[in-house]
Amino acid sequence: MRRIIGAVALVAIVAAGCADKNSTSTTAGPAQMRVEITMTDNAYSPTAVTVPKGEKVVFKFTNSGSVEHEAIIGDTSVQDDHAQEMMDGHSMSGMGGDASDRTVTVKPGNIAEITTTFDAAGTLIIGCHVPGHYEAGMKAMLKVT
Ligand SMILES: [Cu+2]
Repeated sequence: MRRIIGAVALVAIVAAGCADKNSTSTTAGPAQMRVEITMTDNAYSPTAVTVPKGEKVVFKFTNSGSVEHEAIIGDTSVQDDHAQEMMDGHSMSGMGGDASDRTVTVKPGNIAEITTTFDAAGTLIIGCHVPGHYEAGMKAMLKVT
């Protein structure tokens, strides 16, 4: 019994150590995955990410570029809708439901997070719809398995 308690304590210490490295740590539950994505002018790195369905996923976006960038997580219709809204001169506030929970704007040098859970497997896209960026290839493939 004593041995088991020791092992659990060790795991807790390791987990805390990991969290400290991230400047914006959250209270980590057991089923949580962190995905770190760097934004540059105009691309994401990495350009392909795989996450498990049914688990909480925290996306941490670090903008290393010199201009503002967005991250919109959604399927192609979400990307198209958002592109259309940006073209029409509307802000993101017009987006409802899940889409707004999966959208973030990051100023140069800043960090922002999106925390979400994907219920279904499939292929989604992370896209930036600051004018010209998506067209320039600022998108990443997100596979939910
Ligand atoms: Cu961008």
